[in-house]
Amino acid sequence: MKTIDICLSPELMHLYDVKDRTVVVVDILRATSCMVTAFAHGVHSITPFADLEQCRVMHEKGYITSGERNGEKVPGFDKGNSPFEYMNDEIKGQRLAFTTTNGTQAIEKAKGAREVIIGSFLNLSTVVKYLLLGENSVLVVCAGWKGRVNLEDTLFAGAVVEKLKDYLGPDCDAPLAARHLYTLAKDNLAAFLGESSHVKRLNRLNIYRDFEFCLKHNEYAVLPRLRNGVLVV
Ligand code: 3SL
Repeated sequence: MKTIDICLSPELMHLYDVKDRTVVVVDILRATSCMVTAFAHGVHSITPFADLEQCRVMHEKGYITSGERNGEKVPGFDKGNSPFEYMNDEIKGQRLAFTTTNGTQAIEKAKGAREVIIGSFLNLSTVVKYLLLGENSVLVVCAGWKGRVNLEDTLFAGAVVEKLKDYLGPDCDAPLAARHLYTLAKDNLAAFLGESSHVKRLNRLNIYRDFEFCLKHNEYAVLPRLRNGVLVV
């Protein structure tokens, strides 16, 4: 039987053998929600970078430079990390170079996996269907915040476990804990997340509408996948 596990922080990746697993990287607020939105609006590809300066130089090669540090757009970059910046026609067919505080760091750490896909509430059903039909056991990697666990990524992981519970057995207790948490929260995710650390951070930046948007389920049916270090659909 295929199994499912959850890595609650990228700092725990060393505990998991991912060479035969499909890894779902999630950073609900807001990196993977942005990436899914960008693909839904026609970007050609997204190259994720852990290192900011390596990302910056991609501008000279014709890439749109995107991302943030500590939630704020990087000075000199073309775009920040709000999903609303990735809904215009101008991004159609473009190649993005993307770096974020946590999301692209988690993608970097997942690179040894059999395959890496990108998850968010916005494409939850598409992710679940793909995992259900796939042959591999699954690891959901939560981007967290600078190595610490966060609630929103854990809730997404719990949603995936909940939807696959009749087909994929849990590998340890993290999937059980996340599923119970999602069951408690699912009727009002926004309220459940009201006191969470990242929501407080985002409130300081005055971007509540990003928060609301990133919690929407199944807005898009795209599945970004990592191919040779580049995300494509
Ligand atoms: O850390 C990340 O990858 C970001 O998504 C964080 S923020 O939402 O832009 O603050």
